[in-house]
Amino acid sequence: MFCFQCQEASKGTGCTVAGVCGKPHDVANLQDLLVYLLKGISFLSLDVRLPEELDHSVSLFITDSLFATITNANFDRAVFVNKIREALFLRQEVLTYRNEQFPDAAAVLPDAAVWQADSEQAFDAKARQVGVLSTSNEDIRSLRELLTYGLKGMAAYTYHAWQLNYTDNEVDLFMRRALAATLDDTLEAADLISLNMEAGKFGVKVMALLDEANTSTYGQPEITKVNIGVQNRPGILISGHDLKDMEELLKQTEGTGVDVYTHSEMLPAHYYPAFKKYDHFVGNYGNAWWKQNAEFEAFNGPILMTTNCIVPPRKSYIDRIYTTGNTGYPGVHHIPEGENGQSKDFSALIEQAKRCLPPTELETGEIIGGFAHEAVMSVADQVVEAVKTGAIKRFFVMAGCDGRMKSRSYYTDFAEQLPRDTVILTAGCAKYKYNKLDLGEIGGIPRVLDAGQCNDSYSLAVIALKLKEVFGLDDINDLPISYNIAWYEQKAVIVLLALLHLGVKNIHLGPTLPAFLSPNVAKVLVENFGIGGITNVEDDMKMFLGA
Ligand code: FS2
Ligand code: SF4
Repeated sequence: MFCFQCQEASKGTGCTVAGVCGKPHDVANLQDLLVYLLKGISFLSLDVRLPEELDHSVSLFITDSLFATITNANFDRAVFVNKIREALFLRQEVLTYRNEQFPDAAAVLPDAAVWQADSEQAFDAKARQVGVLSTSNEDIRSLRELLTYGLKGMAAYTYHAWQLNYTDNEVDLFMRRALAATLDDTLEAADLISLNMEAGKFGVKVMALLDEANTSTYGQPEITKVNIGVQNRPGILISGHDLKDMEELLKQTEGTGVDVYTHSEMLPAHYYPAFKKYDHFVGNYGNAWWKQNAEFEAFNGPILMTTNCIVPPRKSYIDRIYTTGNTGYPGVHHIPEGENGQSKDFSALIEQAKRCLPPTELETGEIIGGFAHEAVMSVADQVVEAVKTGAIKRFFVMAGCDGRMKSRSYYTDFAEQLPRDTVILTAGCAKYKYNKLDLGEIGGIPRVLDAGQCNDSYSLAVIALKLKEVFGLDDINDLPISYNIAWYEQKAVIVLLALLHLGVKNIHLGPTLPAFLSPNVAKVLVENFGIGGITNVEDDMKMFLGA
């Protein structure tokens, strides 16, 4: 195996024996083979008119499969073997239509479009040959992978929007065109840089689509205080990012005597009006994903993982953890999709919860969030006034991901040491590094404004664009906003490409720069966009504040 798609890539270069995340080498290889086949399907589907149903199936399959390969989503070999079989079947269907419509097309098709096998052994053998290192030129490899990881992030957003019946054909077609382009050996670095920039454009589009899907379905997030203590009834803990699962779980647990708590990236569900009406939706339990081993043990009740991030579960609670959607782990119960358009059935969790002890208290108090674009704009006058009077000197976008690397304590220290006249704009699980600190307020505006999940990073871009308008600026970079972003997995890649597309410069990424950026590609990003890493709090503070 060779995987360097996330910030934890072993030794800062890549995982080669097993993932630091716990992904076994055979699963990593099978994920590579699945992505390879998605490229083949995409290649064959270009310019071909497919029947509507098949076209839809292709889009869904690509989205679903890319999302399944994202870091910490699915560790289950059987899932990837099945998906590879499905991919081969779907590819054959697409090929049939292609042959009908282009009978004279060149017979030479890329290997990804024609390779066949049906035994697991053959899948494993092929999987070892088609991974990241099969591209020998390190700059082309870097740009192909930057694009592929951006597409994985895009697929995550597309998947969530699709769950709420929001789709965008242009995004789907771009994903196919971009995947097919990674097979094209005639493309040079400049072509691939352009495609990456285009991915940023579609990243903005799909983030806007998901924002529309979430807010139209569940209402505009509201400024909300969330309890971080526990109640005395048994509970179910729901983690990940899928709001549709959140909705269904709340409906099905109503009146059962079982409380529902959010974990990690599901915390922002509390900000939506549609979920506030449930009295048994009682709070948030624990912290960011990487602390789940200890916290899931202490929760005492069932845990539902709707998306990443899963940490390989301990034996002590493996019988209480459930996966659904694109998540999977061998030996863990999986809740399948409902049949014939029915809802998923969470009754197994509810019955188990009734036999469990209430959660063990980890902490008490409240945290505040819900500062998505509409909520911030509702206090825009206050914000603008505070900037004009100098009460707020600068905003720091500190969105992104948390992770288990010790060096991430940088972000807690950075937040603590920021001058009192600065405000942090956050989204994603990165917030857990500072959302329980008492950083105070400026004229009634909390100094940490949480817009929501990493999926809601779009809100931060909308806020920046609206402020640019209010202040009558021509360039988004003239705003008093600095970007000190923590990244971990591939959704952060599409957010980064989207910010670049919006013209944001001088973004700092940490705790380490992506292993998949070759020195030359990193140089292009530094020279054209001012992208940089982080050093230490003191020096970075001086650099950001121009002191
Ligand atoms: Fe956090 Fe993990 Fe949100 Fe990422 S829960 S690092 O995949 O998606 O942020
Ligand atoms: Fe390593 Fe990250 Fe890949 Fe896991 S996802 S194998 S930690 S690079």
